[in-house]
Amino acid sequence: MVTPTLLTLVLGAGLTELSGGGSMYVFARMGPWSNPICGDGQTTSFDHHDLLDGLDDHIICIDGAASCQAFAETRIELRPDGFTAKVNGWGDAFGADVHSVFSRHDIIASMDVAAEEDLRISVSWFLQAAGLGSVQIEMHRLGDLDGGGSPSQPIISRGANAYIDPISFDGYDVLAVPQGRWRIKMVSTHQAMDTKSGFEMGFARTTHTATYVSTGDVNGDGSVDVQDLLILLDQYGDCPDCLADLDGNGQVDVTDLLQLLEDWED
Ligand SMILES: [Ca+2]
Ligand SMILES: [Ca+2]
Repeated sequence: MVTPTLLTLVLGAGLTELSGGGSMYVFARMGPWSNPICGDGQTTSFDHHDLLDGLDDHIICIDGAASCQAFAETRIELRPDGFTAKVNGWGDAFGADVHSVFSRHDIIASMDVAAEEDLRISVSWFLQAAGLGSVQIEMHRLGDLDGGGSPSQPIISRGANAYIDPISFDGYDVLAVPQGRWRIKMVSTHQAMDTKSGFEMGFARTTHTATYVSTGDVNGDGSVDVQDLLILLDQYGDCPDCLADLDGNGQVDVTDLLQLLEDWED
């Protein structure tokens, strides 16, 4: 096994993987519990190498016009220019003349990563759920690279718990990722059944795509220019959680301005 320290030296800047893994479950069944017409379930446990490559599973059960299926996939891809965290699961259950048709998926995926230096990321994201579907994602700091220090509040924490009607959110964030150890965790689940109207289909998914940007890139659009300077001037002063508070000390001040100027691009 390659040690985390060696791994980060090999891979260079940006987030590098330390450890992680999770499990994935897909299940589809029709007919009586005691004697199903067809049905199967499958659990896959995985480590962080599998998660980096991405993995998926699908199970389907068909009997005449009745069918049910469950699908699950997840990946946390670390790239030189950023990372993508994705979890996606869905399923359906259509009974036709068959009673007790059911499908389900569950995914829990988690990866600990190291930020060797202070990073800034722009994140495009969406999150969707429907039927009896639920999805969550969180990214929070565990502490210092050497294992000390205290954890911090999550910089990403969102989820959706659907009840029949589809829920959909999307957005764009610019976030500071201070040096340290971080955990990205995702959970997705659905249950579909033919016995209750509105529950015949379900899904639960999110994708967060992050790109590394310069520390001085206030609005995270990939360049450090007058737009960033204007935002900084507008937010100058006490301004917790402001984009232009580049060092996260709760104030937009000369330190942030100097950082912006240091990263200024023609
Ligand atoms: Ca900018
Ligand atoms: Ca500041």
